[in-house]
Amino acid sequence: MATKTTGKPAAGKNARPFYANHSAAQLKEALRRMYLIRRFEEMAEESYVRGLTHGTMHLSVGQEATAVGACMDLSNADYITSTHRGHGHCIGKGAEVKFMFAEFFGKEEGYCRGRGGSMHIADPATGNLGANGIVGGGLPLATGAALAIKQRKGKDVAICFFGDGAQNEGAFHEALNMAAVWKLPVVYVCENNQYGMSVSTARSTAVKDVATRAIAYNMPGVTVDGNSIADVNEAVSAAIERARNGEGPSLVECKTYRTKGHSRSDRNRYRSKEEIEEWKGKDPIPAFEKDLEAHGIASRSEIDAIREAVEKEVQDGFNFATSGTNPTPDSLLRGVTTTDDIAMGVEA
Ligand SMILES: Cc1ncc(C[n+]2csc(CCOP(=O)(O)OP(=O)(O)O)c2C)c(N)n1
Ligand SMILES: [Mg+2]
Repeated sequence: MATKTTGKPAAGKNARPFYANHSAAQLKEALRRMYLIRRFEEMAEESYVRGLTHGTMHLSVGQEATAVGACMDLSNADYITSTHRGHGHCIGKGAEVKFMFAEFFGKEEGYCRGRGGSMHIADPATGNLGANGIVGGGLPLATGAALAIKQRKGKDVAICFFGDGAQNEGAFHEALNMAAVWKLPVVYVCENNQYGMSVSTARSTAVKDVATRAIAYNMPGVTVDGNSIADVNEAVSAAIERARNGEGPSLVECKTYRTKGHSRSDRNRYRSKEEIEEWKGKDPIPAFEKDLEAHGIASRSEIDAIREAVEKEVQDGFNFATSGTNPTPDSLLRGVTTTDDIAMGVEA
């Protein structure tokens, strides 16, 4: 999506900034990306159940508003770092589902030539520095990317997605302190989905709101409804503007929920069915559809058309990936180390 509003604003200047500062095309694209995340993950889960893919995966069903709302005002020159629950971040930043499926199925056509799988999708062309199986691993990486931007006197920003579990890692505190001291152009976006595996944030964290921790690092910290794309976008946009103006980092906490289990092996014993149902009722997708209709930005038939096009894109992407190229045994070590690549005659 474009950095600034292109075209006519979707709503008058009295509307809230999210609707006044984006065009109808940008808002419909945001809805399309939310559908794409949802349908990609549903299909990914189905593939796993059918034995088409191995290992585990972490689904972000219910968290789509945070991924898309945070990425909406970024260009390909801006960076993101992601987490183990990163499909939504990839799609939010512009990844194509056919290459994501190919990565899933271990095909050469995948974003990392099938070597990374669900938890290690990176797409440098769209500024996606990659998902990360190490909880908190993206925090120093995003901080480093922001340092690089500052050193080259750029106007780009880095967005760092991380979970509520990661904010109890030392890396969180080290990264935020360094970014604040050096006024780096980075926005730390915490997806507080209330749990780190089976441990609730209330049990693991001394503060009620993760955003409170910003005080310790002398940066703005806000808590928003992570299931409202408008709330997320407005908070992240303000932080992006601050970063681009050389004013330094910010922390945005998005309160949200994963309605699926932590990973494939979760029996949901640490939370109640009622709690899950309550959060399903706060699904960010129908809420955004309703808002788009209420603002006269998209009619029901336009919304249905977007959804149908996504359905086709996901099915086509799945077909593209299943008929992709399997790596050959002699390429087993390709990409494992630079030395191996050179020894095998692989271009740098
Ligand atoms: C450094 C590290 N410690 C532990 C793990 C095991 N682990 C994987 S996901 C996870 C929970 C992370 O919780 P959170 O940051 O809230 O992200 P969420 O899964 O809720 O999206 C843990 C502890 C890990 N991958 N890396
Ligand atoms: Mg969590």
